[in-house]
Amino acid sequence: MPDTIFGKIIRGEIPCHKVYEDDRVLAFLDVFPLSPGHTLVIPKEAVATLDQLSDESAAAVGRVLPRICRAVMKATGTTAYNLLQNNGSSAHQAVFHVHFHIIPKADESHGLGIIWKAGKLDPSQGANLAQRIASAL
Ligand code: DGP
Repeated sequence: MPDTIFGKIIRGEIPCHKVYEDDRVLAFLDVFPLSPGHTLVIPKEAVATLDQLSDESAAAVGRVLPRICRAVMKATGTTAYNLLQNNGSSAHQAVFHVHFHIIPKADESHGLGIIWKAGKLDPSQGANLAQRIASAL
């Protein structure tokens, strides 16, 4: 995979406002925050999208994510937040190294804005889709 800005941050070649680090995970403030405390949690494993991540890195990220969420909320005094994880440029991914956004939602004018164009699941299509996804696991 080509190197990314997050690879450089992991190696300490460019600075970041670090909030957490262990053998497999790094968390730091986003330089273009949607709200104060907007934090990025990344595996040190260099893969572009979540589906490519090893079980070991996924477990390491999953283990610390709730703890980092609690710390962000405590430090910013917020109780609501969004966890965002973009995969692919059409899904708004700009940096092609897996990352989770923790985005505090203090009020309507800060944080993540969501346009949620919900459809309605057709029962027979749903049964077919669920079966195909389950078979692909
Ligand atoms: P995404 O669209 O999900 O790929 O979000 C990438 C995020 O990375 C975006 O919110 C801005 C942030 N970002 C980009 N470059 C840097 C950087 O050099 N340092 C930090 N801390 N964040 C960065």
